Amino acid sequence: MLPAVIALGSNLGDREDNLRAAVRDIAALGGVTVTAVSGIVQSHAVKPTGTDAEAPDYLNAVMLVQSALHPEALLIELNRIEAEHGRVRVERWGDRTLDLDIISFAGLERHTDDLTLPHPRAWERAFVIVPWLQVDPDAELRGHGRIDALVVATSSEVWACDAPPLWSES
Ligand code: A4P
Ligand code: MG
Repeated sequence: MLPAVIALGSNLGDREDNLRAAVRDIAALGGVTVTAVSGIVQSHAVKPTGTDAEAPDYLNAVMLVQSALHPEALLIELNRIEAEHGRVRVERWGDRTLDLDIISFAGLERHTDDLTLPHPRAWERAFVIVPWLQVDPDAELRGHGRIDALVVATSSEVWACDAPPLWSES
């Protein structure tokens, strides 16, 4: 089993429910054990042109897992879960019911057509770094060092969302 960091995002439909269902589906994957799930944070949509306050806001969270699946196999499962929750790919960074990204996988580096590790934009995104810090204050991102030092450099703003925990061990 190797440690992986998964980011969850939703800005369409019942966003909280989408995140909750994704956590449940990921926890049910064979070969994947959930070790922690952050609280939910809210932020304006980041588009290729910048922050878009007119688009629906995002809810985001981060989960830590131990995975017996290799990264490509984990990505296939995450893409399947996205599709099952109504994700339709129309435009890059377009609004979506569910986005599941692998942020980091055992500190590995990958550059294939389907998978880039670590996620190339995670380091500059508060909606990834802030919830990740909640569940792993000592985390490091390959190529960028400790993530607690990245918070100040992140370009987007997030605020806490008052919602029941996405995950409980029992
Ligand atoms: N892919 C490559 N590497 C990875 C990885 N580490 N994890 C490939 C997951 N997928 C990876 O992704 C396009 C392709 O990236 C996939 O087919 C996969 O093989 P996608 O999910 O289809 O499209 P996307 O998410 O629109 O593209 P992209 O460039 O990955 O987007 P980002 O960078 O993930 O950004 N604003 C807020 N506030 N909160 C958000 O969560 N998310 C995005 C998406 C934009 N703005 C946001 C948020
Ligand atoms: Mg994605």
